[in-house]
Amino acid sequence: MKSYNINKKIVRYQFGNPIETDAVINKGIKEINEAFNYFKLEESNNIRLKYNMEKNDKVYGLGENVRGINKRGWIYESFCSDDPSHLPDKRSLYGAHNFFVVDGDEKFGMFIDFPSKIIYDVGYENKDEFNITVEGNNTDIYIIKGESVKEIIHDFLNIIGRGYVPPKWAFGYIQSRWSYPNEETVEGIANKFIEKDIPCDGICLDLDYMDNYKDFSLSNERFPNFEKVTRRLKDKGVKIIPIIDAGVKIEKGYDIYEEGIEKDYFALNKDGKPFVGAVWPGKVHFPDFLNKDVRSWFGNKYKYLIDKGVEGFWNDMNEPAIFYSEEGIENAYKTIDELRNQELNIDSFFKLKDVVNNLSNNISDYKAFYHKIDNKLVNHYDVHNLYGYNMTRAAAEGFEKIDDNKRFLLFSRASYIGAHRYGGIWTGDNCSWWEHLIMNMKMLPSLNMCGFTYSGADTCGFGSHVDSELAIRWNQLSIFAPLYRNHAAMGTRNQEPFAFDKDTEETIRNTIKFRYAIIPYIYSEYMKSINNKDMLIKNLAIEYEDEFAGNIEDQLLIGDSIMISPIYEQNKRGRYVYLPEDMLLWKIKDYTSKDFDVISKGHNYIDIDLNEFCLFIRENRMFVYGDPAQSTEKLKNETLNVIAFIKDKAEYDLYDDDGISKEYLSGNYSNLNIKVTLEDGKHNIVVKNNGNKEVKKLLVTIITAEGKIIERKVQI
Ligand code: MIG
Repeated sequence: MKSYNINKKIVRYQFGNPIETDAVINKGIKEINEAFNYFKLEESNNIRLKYNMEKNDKVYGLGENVRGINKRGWIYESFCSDDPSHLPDKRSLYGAHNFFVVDGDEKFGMFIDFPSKIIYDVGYENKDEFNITVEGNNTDIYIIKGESVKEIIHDFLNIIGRGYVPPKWAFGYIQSRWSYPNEETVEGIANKFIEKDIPCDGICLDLDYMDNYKDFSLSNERFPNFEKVTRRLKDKGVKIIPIIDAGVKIEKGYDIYEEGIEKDYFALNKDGKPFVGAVWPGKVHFPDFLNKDVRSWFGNKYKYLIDKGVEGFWNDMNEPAIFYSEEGIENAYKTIDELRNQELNIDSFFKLKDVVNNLSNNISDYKAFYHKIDNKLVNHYDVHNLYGYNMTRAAAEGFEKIDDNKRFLLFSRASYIGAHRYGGIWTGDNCSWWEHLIMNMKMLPSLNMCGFTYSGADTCGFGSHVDSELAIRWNQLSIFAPLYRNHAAMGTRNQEPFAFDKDTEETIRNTIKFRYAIIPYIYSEYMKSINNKDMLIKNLAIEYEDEFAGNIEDQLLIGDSIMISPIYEQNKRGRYVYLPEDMLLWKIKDYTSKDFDVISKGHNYIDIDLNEFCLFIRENRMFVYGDPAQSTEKLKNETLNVIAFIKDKAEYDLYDDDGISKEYLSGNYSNLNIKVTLEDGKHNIVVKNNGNKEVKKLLVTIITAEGKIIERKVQI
């Protein structure tokens, strides 16, 4: 083991000869002689780490996973898995996010930059032991020391590099469904949003827009006027967002297949022939995204759709999901034939059942193919978690070449830390269950600490049928997530906002409109979190040291000014909310609501009707919002509302930029600095405008500690 200094607080321990993942952008090159701290280390074929947890230690992180924000009490595996049943006994989902923080008397963060399986037993076998098994002994492990969890996460986000920035329209509402079967349906849905006065910025196309599930092809039958429809809808503010799958259909004459074969761009089996798996298109080859040339080839293919007016994509099935492999299916048939010639008993019955059940995403298939890295063949299993990451990277690098100053929307299903620089993620195939609403809430801060800020779940749930109340409550949460997409599985009830009764439709309309009203705040906080390497969506423990705050997992901080307390149980018309400090409660029915109440620190029960949700403005903080519009490009923020909860002073920086280009990177952005101070019983408001050309007037509502309301207008 060697150790390297990155800075005073971060040490990289290098075990053996790790594969370069490019997860970390500053790995440190100065070798030091630092002992491996905190965890007890055992090296054999695997690396085993053991930490004795104190009673009050909490463990945050591990990104996309089931269960709590505090991961303690369960066992997790890092191994990107296509598993559509996100039950509480699952150990891994689609992402592999190997960063966590231990929060106790000792505070430290750890990132294990290892691309294959890692097992984290966080007090599962033994409630006080944290045991980690890295399935291999070539890895980098980073240890990050710091005074606070917040500081540790900040330092981690700093070494993994700047997070992905989507275009501003990607903060609008996105409607999706597997599938809108043809262009008439898609256009009909888009027009319905407009007709119904419900804002919408995008519609996702699922598998059926393609010709026979072939990437970068279009169905002539179902989408004969793809480009016309895409451009027509774009003029109305609705962008078309097609899905791209990882597997490339094996079909003579299909250009992507032919080129891939000719250039030797597909992952290989042990005989050096392209590995054959089967997914939606039937038999496919998997592009070897771990190879730079393959990325650049595949990335450039997005141009086919970009040239037709597309500005956003979602990358699916990139764990990669494998329904079956050629070998797997042969074995299955063989077993079935053998069993057919025997008399079926209970053992052979289960064998028969398992043979079919275990066909998909089988580990033996992941061990049966190879990538070419620096001209050496590397078994897929050993780099499994890098596959989806590098598909995202292929797309992002492609976009960069196609138009280097334009931001594209991109979100992926599988991911690994590092992918956060190239795109966002959605959290895969959840269900329309109340349990998955609260899981969504708990996942968001865990994802944010691993760098995945542009993320969100399938709002209203993907699998199973949603009920109207769950649909309302889910929207009331998702309006605070950067990726706000409603998506549903084939065969499930329609869940567009207008698919329900009139009252429900009205409530969801008001909720979506509220999202559009607060885009100035959401966008400003998003960009500041990316620029400053901070979390956007935080659990309370990140900001508040008091012990109770550390236990709260059903309230979230969104940016620096506000806290939310969504309802996540059926038939609830209120809930307990813990306030770590005095806050201003804003109860919202729609963006015109003006229902304010100063609530004292501590436990409070708050009534919240079905058509209401709560937002809490923190002490000495301000919240900014405007008027909604049909789509983000139609937002006019000439007049902004500011709600300021002032004990003595507050300051807010409203960040903005053009929302489409990358010029913000060279300083082309604006900042509207608003300061409110209380001196001799009088509130002074000072606004400094650094380049904001849109905002002309602020309507400031100051609410004092005593609940007194003072309204002021400020011309800019
Ligand atoms: O095997 O494209 O997670 O969002 O609708 C299912 C069809 C494949 C899985 C994705 C889901 C998508 C679905 N896909």
